[in-house]
Amino acid sequence: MEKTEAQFSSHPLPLDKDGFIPLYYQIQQALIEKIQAGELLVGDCLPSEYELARSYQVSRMTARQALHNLKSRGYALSQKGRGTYVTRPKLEKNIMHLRGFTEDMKRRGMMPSSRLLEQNILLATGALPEQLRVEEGSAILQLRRLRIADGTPMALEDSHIPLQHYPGLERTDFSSESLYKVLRDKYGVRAAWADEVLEASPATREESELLSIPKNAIMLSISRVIMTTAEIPIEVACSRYCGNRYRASIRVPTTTIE
Ligand code: 16G
Repeated sequence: MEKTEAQFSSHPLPLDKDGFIPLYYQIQQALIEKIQAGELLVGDCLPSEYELARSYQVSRMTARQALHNLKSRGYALSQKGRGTYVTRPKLEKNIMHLRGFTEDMKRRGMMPSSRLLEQNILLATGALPEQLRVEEGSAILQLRRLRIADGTPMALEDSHIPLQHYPGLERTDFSSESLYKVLRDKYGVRAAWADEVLEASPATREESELLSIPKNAIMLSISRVIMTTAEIPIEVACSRYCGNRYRASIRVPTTTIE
């Protein structure tokens, strides 16, 4: 059952009003702790700005800042007519890692799965021969998968893999197998580096239906060509992540400022 705002008005923990920690931050942390402790569940309503201000005895601006921060950290969403409610925190995708989806989700303690939308053999045309360093017309395995974690659709992925380097790969059942695991275990392939492009764009109608998000919701799109240490292209891929479930992070290596 959804919690109502009324449940927050009663005796919140007092704020430290004389210390150095800003009040909005203390409120934000108190709410995050409730979410992390499972006292507030995904879908539960959060108190309104007015309600928060009243129960913590702070200004509405302070309450607004606390709610704003919760939303930008992916803990909450506001919707007209529904107010502000708890959402699953965004997954942080470290774009410097070349992990596959299955491994990435397992490391987070989540259960990965896939819905295989397409698995075909195509002939390389357009930009593919150059990107995959194969002859025009050579055989390419094309995969389109809906990637799911703990039952929630997370991303839509299109992959193109040159079959001349990985013969027989097309016989794998990618509704259950991990592409990178098969490449590693069966072909001894390890990813070494990748060229990636990140882009934001609205979800198409098909994407919004598959990912259960509003039409035009913002998607984080990562296109990449991933290579082996021997400079052989493994995959040309485009992963489209739900903007409200993912954010990208990176550690910028030591650089010289010119
Ligand atoms: C990641 C890759 C994707 C690859 C998939 C393999 C990015 C942006 N995308 O999602 O290109 O096809 O992993 O996952 O990192 P799998 O091993 O679970 O099949």
